[in-house]
Amino acid sequence: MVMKDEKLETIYQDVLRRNPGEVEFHQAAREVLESVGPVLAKYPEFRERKIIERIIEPERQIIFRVPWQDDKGEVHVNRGFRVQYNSALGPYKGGLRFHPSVYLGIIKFLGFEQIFKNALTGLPIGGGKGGSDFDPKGKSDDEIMRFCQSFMTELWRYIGEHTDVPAGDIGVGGREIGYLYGQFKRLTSRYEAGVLTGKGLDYGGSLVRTEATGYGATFFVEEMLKVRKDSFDGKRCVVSGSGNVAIYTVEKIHQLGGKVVACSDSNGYIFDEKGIDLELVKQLKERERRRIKDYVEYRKHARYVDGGNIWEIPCQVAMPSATQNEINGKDAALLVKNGCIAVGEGANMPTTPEGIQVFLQAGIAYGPGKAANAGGVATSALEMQQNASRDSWTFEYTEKRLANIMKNIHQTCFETAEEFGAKGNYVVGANIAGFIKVAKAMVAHGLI
Ligand code: NDP
Ligand code: 2IT
Repeated sequence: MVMKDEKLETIYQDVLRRNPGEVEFHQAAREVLESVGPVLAKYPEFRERKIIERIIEPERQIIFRVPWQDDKGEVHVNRGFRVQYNSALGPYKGGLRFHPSVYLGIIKFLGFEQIFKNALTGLPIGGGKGGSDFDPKGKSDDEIMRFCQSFMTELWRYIGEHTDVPAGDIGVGGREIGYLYGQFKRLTSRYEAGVLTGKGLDYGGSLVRTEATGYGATFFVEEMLKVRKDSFDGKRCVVSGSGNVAIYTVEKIHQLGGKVVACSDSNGYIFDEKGIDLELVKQLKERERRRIKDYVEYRKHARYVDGGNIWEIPCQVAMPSATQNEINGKDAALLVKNGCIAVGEGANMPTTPEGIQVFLQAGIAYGPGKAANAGGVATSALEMQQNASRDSWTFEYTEKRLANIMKNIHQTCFETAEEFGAKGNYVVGANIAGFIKVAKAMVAHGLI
C-alpha cells in the first residue's frame, strides 16, 4: 500500500533502497512514517530541516568480530553490533540482544523504536541498540563469561556514561551485564557505574530495574483500562514468553487481581486454568534456566502444548512479551473474536502491521511496545540518576517513580492522539509525541 503523503512515500522508498533486506527495520520505519504526516503540516520547519530523512539514518553503526573459545577449546566467531541511532535528547541508550536471529536489520529496528520510546519517558536519553548473533542457549557459565569479555573488548571504546549506555534485552540479563561490566572496568581502569544499566544490586544496580519492564507494561494497560472505566480485577490474561519481561508482567497482573492462564517459550506454551504458579516459573527460568515445558512436571493439572500458538487461548487481556511479529493478522482476529479487550506490548514490535489494523479496527485498547514497554528503559535512566549521585533509592520510592512515568506516558499518548485527530489510537499518539520531542531538539542543535 502506498502512503497518503507523496514525500513520505519517497522517503520510504529510499529507506527500502538504502537498507536492502532489513525487513524488520522497514516495518518499524514505515509505521512511524505513516503516523507523522500531520506533524509536518503543523511544523513546516521539520520538513525544511529534513528531520525525517536525518532521524531515519543512524548517527553511527559499529559492527565488529567477536571471537571466543568454548569449554572444549574450539574457536567460534560471532558478529557484534552497536547502532548509535540518535543523541538529540541524551547519550545513546538501549539494550543488547544476544540471539541467533540477530543481524543489522533487527538492531536497526530496535534502535529506531528506542529513539521514540526513550523520548516518551521524558528522561534525558537518546536511542541506540546492540547485540550479537551469539546463541546463549546451552552454553556454560564460563562460555557466557568468555563471550561477554570478548564482546566488551571491542565495545568499550564506544561507550561511556555520557556517550552510550547499554543494558539488557533478549538473552542479556543480570549475569551477562555483570561480566560485561567487569571487563569494561578492567579495560578502562575506571569504576564508571553509569556506563551500563541492569547491574546487580551489589555494584550500582537499581531496585525495580529487574521488574520494571513487566510492571511498567502492566501499569500502562491498567491506565488504558481506566479510560474505559475498567480494571485488571478478575481479568483472564495471557502473557507470551517466560523471560524477564513476561515473568514480571505476570507478577504485577496477579498483584492487580488478574489471572494469567498461559505463558510460553519458543518451543511451546503452558496452559494452567488455576492461574500460572509464578514462583515455579521463576525457579525454572530464572534460577535453573530450564524450558517452560518442565512446568507440567510440577503442576499435573496444567497442559503443555508443544509448538502450539498461545493466542488460541481465550483471554480478555493479552500481553505479548517474547519477540517481534509474534502476533499476525490471524492471531489478532482470533484474540478479538475470543473476547480480548486490551493488548499491552511488553515486547518490541510483537504485532505485525496486519495485526495492528485488526486491533485498531476492533476498537480495543491497544498499547504499542514503544509506549507500553518504556518502563524498562525509564528505570534504567533512574539507575543512571542514582549512579550519578552515588545514591540508591528504596524499592517503594523507585516503583512509585516508575508508576508515575507510565501514567505520564499513557496520558501523553492519549492526548496527542486526540490532538491529531486519532482519538484512542495509541500508535499515532506514541509515534507523534516521541517524534515531536526529538525533532524539536534536532532543530535546536542545527544541521548535524
Ligand atoms: P528474555 O531473554 O529474558 O526472554 C525472552 C523470552 O521470549 C523467552 O521466553 C524466549 O523463549 C522468548 N523468545 C525469544 N525469542 C523468541 C523467538 N524468536 N520466538 C519465540 N519466542 C522467543 O528477554 P526479555 O524478557 O528481556 O525480552 C522479551 C521482549 O521484551 C523482547 O522483545 C525485548 O526486546 C523486549 N523488551 C525487553 C526489555 C527489558 O528490559 N528486558 C525492555 C523493553 C522491551 P526461548 O527461551 O525459547 O528463546
Ligand atoms: O527495549 C528496551 O527498551 C530494552 N531492552 C531496555 C533498554 C535499557 O536501556 O534499559
